[in-house]
Amino acid sequence: MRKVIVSLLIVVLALSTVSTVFASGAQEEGGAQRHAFIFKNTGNPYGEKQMEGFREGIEEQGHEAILRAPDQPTAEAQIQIIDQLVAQRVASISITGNDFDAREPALTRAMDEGIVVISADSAVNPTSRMTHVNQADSEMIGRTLIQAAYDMADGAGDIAILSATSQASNQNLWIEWMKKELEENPDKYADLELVRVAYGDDLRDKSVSETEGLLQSFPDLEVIIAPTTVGIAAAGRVITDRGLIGDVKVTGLGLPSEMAEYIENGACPYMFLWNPIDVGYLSAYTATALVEGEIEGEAGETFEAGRLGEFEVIEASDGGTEILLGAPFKFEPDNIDDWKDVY
Ligand code: RAM
Repeated sequence: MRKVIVSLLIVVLALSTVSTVFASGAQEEGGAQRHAFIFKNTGNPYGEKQMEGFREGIEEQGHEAILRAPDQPTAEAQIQIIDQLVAQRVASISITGNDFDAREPALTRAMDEGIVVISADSAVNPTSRMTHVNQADSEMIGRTLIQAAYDMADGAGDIAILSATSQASNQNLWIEWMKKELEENPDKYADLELVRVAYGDDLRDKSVSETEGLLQSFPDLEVIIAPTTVGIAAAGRVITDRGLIGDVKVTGLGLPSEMAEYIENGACPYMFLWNPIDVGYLSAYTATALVEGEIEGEAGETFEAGRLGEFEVIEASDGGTEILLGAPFKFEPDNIDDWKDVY
């Protein structure tokens, strides 16, 4: 009798092991996949919102999201993370690049291993990606920010740019368009002078000290344009703390949650942004559409992105392809209240 019970137990155990192996095998093949997102660096609320949207888009499709960011916003630190994710055999990597070209060997190695690679928010070069998720039209962002500075300076005076890192491809592209806007309209901007481009590296303290440096070097500075959520919040803080509201203005790209205080007190008359949660969410659906083979990242293809609806892959200005989220939104005293608790 005892023998019978023992053998029965063995059979039951063996069967349950088989079913577990079968279940995990089935998951790997047709079910849950692991999708990774790498942001520029930790400690940036914009990056956290973007990754929140990515997680939402991945999990609602029944998959697992892996969210990573290095401590420092460097290409080297991101390369280490890419190599770890390749070793973990994730299904896809979405990356907000700290540099346009530097990750090419690591990312092409990932693609050679069959991993889907896309960039989001800050592009990597077309060879390093299958497509890019672009938050808004770069030309429009660059030109709009110069027009805003012109408006805030009443058409004349010194303006400066406070950017993220000097290698950030998204900020660099926007700055290129800012310079083009100035060059192409010499009569309109004859009395507006771009005196410096400073880099706060998307680190709060460095952005504060770079703002202080600008104010010290250019006592007549009228407007600071910060095309980074970290930079614009730091400039808003410095202008407010130094009692310079009205004398120096800041505009650029900011999170309503961080900028409401400075829009309300006048340090920032208005600013722009898109929804970073949606950038992450759209990246999630772009990554899974590529993994499932619904798209290959070629211009003209279309796919469904959950609650955001249908999107088309289009040609990007860097020679690769991209998916455009939409137009940026203007935040000002009249509407900031509606947005400050959203993102
Ligand atoms: C910062 C980052 C990000 C950029 C926003 C506007 O949070 O640099 O890449 O898109 O600002």
